[in-house]
Amino acid sequence: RTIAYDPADRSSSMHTRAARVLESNWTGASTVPSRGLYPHQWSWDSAFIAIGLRHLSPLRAQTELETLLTAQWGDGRVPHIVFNPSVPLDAYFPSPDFWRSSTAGRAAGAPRTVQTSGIVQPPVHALAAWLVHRADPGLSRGRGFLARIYPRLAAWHRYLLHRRDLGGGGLASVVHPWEQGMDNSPCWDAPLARVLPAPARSFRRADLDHGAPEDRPTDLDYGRYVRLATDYRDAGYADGKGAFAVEDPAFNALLIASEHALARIACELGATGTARHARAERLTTALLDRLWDPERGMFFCRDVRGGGLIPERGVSGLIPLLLPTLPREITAALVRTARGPHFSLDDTTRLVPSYDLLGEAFDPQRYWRGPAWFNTAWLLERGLRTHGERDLADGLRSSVLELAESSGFAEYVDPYTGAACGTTDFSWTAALALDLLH
Ligand code: 9YW
Repeated sequence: RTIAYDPADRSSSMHTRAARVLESNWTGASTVPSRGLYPHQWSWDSAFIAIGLRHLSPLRAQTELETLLTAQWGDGRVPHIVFNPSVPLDAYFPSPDFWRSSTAGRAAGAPRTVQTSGIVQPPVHALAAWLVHRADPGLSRGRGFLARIYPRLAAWHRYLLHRRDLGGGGLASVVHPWEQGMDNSPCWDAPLARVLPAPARSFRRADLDHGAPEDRPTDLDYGRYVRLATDYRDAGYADGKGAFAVEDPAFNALLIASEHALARIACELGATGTARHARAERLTTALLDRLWDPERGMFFCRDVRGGGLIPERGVSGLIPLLLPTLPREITAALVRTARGPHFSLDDTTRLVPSYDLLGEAFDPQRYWRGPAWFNTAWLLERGLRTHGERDLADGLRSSVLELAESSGFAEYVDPYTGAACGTTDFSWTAALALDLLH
């Protein structure tokens, strides 16, 4: 079902409201995902936020990415959280005193002047940097935006391609569910089951001060997240030994898209992008070899420690549609799967769910176990448009705009009813809606 969104009618107020969300979440050098729940800077949030911000202020969009990259570690990793020192320690868990980046991360080159987490998030940054540059090339060149961040983005990709090739097949692995960004996706249930949870009383969940418990991950999941992060920290954030290592289709597709973007950035800076485009193609081949399932017509996560594909259908398995050079039969199969009963793209749902509607673990309200999120919808919209699926892309765009507005820029929504879940005035929802308005 396609809901027509009529921009003549509402776009100006929608634009203004989205801009207001981004304005009130701006802290002076970056944007918080949400004032209450997430009061620091998050890595992939900032990339999505910059993509929207470029329509309001290309300067702020550039600054958003620059601020994040200033917190990059010496080994190239871009931390998933950059902490705001003026926010009280108990406002978010895990806080800086848990990660202890400047001491535990010393060997990995953590910065001394700013506190960060020690894990990463999906590499959307080079893609965002390229889009931000294109919004105002004059300003970008004048400020040397790309020239300054190119070496940092290159080091970031180098880290992922070398230190994180834990499966040995050329793809990057995530070592914690928080790294992939879809924290409690059922895709992690099997690999997480091997992790002994940290005792519930050994930490305090600040997220429950702001969110309804039935919308958030369970205590048992949190115990496992804490154990994995503690072990990683206690190993000095060295890669290779942890109990959890998963190759995820969305994470790697974003790396590929960003590698293509980095090639374009290199060209803009007068170098050649050929080697980078070639590397992106090698990664695409590895993605197909290692994560594609022809029978089920989508990509799956690979459990590097357990050895096989994880048979859960997560929206992450559709996101490679974003890649322009996928073979035609693969994109056709992905579109069929998106429209079929598991995701029901233009049929029974209002927005594409984060997880299999028919899956045993499906829950329309619990975070990444079913609810629809705006960043994944934005990525799919881009993918559909890239592969000439105009009607489907238009339908998805309309749904994003409608629901972003009706939900008060919710963090996520019930995929069937469109009801708001989690927090509202959520930055990437506002930013990506704004991007789709342009
Ligand atoms: C948490 C900030 C982050 C997102 C993640 C999302 C959530 C943090 O919020 O994780 O405490 O659960 O899962 O993708 O970057 O918006």
